[in-house]
Amino acid sequence: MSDPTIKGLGAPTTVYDGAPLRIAIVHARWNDVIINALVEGTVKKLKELGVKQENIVLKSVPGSYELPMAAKMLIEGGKTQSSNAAPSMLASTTNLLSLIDTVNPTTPSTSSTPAPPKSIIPTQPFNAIIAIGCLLKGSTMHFEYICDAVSHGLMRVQLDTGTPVIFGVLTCLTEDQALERAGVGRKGDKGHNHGEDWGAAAVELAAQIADWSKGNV
Ligand code: RBF
Repeated sequence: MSDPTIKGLGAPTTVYDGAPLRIAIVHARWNDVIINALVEGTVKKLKELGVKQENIVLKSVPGSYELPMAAKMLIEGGKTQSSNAAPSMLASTTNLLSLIDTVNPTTPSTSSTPAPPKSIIPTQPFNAIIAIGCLLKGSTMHFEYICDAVSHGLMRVQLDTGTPVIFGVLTCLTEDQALERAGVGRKGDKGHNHGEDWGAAAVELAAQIADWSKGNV
């Protein structure tokens, strides 16, 4: 039986549509088995709620301590990208082609025929960022310092920028606690994947804030 203290989101009172949203996930690479499961659960939920594959941008950083800076720069980069895209689109259709595939660049094609576009032209800033990390308590004070810095840092980024930043950081005392909160527990009951809650929270916050910022309060 998994840890009875594991909780998840309650049933939503409103279903929010993710189709118009653009969302970035930035994850740390420490504790990668747990991280991979959390990212998978997050992406699965985003897609279930209608967010398009091409509107989900995935980035990584070394550890959780780097998440606040990464979240801030992704928000700023998304705004720059969208303001750069608009004049190019008006200027010339040839320029449009140069913008295609800039979101998730892949290995250059060896064929002389241009590859079909794999991603949309990014014309809108990110509506939400999901910051994912997993901090495990060790025998020194690192855990406490990083947890404190990351939680305050992510909160500051969202309040300073007005773009919601979802706190997808597990802060666990043992590896088993983290595995069970990523839905990959070692016992019979695998636990619950909190990535799904973070995907749902991102869509809900992004949709509501987009509405509120138009004056619909
Ligand atoms: N990063 C994590 O995301 N999770 C951890 O559990 C974690 N533990 C760390 C423990 C120690 C002793 C150190 C030095 C770093 C740890 N980090 C961890 C990495 C940290 O978030 C950051 O990437 C590095 O400190 C570089 O800024």
